[in-house]
Amino acid sequence: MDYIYAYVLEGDTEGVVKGVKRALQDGIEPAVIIDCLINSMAEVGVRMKNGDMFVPEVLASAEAMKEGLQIVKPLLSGENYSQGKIVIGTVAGDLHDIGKNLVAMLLESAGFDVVDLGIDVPAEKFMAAIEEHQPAIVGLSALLTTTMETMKKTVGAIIARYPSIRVIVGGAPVSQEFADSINAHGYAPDAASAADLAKRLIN
Ligand code: B12
Repeated sequence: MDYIYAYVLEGDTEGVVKGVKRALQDGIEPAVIIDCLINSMAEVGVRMKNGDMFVPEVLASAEAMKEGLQIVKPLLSGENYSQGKIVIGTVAGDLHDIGKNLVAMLLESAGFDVVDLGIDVPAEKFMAAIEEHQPAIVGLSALLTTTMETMKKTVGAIIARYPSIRVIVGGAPVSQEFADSINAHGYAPDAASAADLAKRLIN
């Protein structure tokens, strides 16, 4: 699996795709492959922070990781009944979507119908989606300290208009403490616990 890790760091999409297919052929569990992809992205984060990788390279790594995830996604065992609907998106001003996509993927595999609004989603778009899809839960992702402020405003607007909807939040800079301070109903540090959290909130 070291090869997948290395290909992600090199931003080699073709390599990642081949690597993931090879791992699957070797009988490695999809969840283990996802862990490997996440670990490689964590290393990309460390290198970006240290100034050893720059935005174009990080983008290439992100793209490579996404392609790898696309292959694994259909293999995650979805439960064949719906647990309920969840609208999810990355808040306005924020273009990070790898973590949000992972959360969406694991929610789907846990049996939820997920409506993914994508990145840079303003509060009004969340509201319109709530009107249209009537979800039980709305999930917001933010990866920048600046967009945590936008998250706060968006959560406030949603709760004020739709008091029965449960709002969950996440993203690298977000914590339980921050989630509590903005009155979100739930926080999860990773995609697997996001799915557990959603199930708890529904039941
Ligand atoms: C990849 C990346 C990018 C890519 C994004 C590509 C993409 N399609 O997403 C690109 C190159 C575009 C990018 C751009 C920028 N980035 Co950037 N980026 C990263 C990086 C390296 C990795 C993020 C990532 O994908 N992690 C992997 C995923 C799996 O983890 P995750 O996102 O945390 O998600 C998990 C959990 O948080 C949780 N979760 C996430 N969302 C949700 C939602 C819910 C509801 C729940 C319950 C849970 C949950 O579950 C996820 C899965 O386990 C991080 C470093 C880091 N360590 O976070 C920097 C980082 C976030 N970026 C940073 C910066 C500064 C920028 C730029 C401003 C850089 C620039 N100078 O232009 C721009 C901003 C663009 C914008 N407006 O958004 C900083 C933020 C600093 C800060 N405190 O604000 C970081 C921390 C890097 C750093 N150390 O300096 N970036």
